[in-house]
Amino acid sequence: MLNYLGLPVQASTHAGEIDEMIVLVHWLMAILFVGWGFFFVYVLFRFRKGASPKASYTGAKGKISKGLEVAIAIIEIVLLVFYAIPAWAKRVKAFPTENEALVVRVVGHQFAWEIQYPGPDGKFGRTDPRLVTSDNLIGIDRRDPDAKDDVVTSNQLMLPVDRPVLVHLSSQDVIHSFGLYEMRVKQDAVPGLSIPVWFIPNRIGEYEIACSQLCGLGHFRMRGFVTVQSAADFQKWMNDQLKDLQPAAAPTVTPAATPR
Ligand SMILES: [Cu+2]
Repeated sequence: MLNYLGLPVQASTHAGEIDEMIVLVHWLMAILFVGWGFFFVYVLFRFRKGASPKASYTGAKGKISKGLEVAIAIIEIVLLVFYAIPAWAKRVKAFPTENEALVVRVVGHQFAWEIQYPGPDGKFGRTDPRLVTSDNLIGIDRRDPDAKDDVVTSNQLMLPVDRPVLVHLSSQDVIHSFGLYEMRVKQDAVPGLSIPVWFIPNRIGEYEIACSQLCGLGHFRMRGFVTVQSAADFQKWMNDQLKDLQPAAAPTVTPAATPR
């Protein structure tokens, strides 16, 4: 139905609401565009040289233009106060609790996305930029007890369907932007800040994480993937990761511990 705007598929519960707003804004702009277009043509005709050979320095004094201006201002205030701000407030206030949601850290850096799951203990292990190496791009400190069960992936965000996802978003270097078009999610990742973002993916499939801020020369290749799976498939994936982690965790401690 909304395809005439060329929007991507809707893959989160709030996507429909965002699309409604996008459609509304387009209609409003179309009406203003046509209205102002007619007004422009009318003015060209009304104030042509033949009709007013001598320029009037006082200008038009009709009440209509003032009325229109006031009406437009009122309509815009109504849209902002009663539509846009409540819709935004709903997105940023009604966060799911950490118990019901899948909580995950997403860290942007030039030019990839690092993903960290807290593991069965539900606690994120310590990360430190000084521990970043080519095979530990998030800089996780495996010596930290909370980090031992943390699952880390690069450019691959795995999510279960129909469950709220709470992303703690940050950046290691410059400002990036976490853009999930199909989920209608877009949030800047700012170094030094951990910004929460939430959504409920409701469509199984493969999607893309696009960096939506020009963040450097390699910006074009800063592309990650989101896989939305059934809860069972997700759990299976998670268990496999945890299994792989156990033997691998021991040897990675030593290189991470060496001072750089
Ligand atoms: Cu980026």
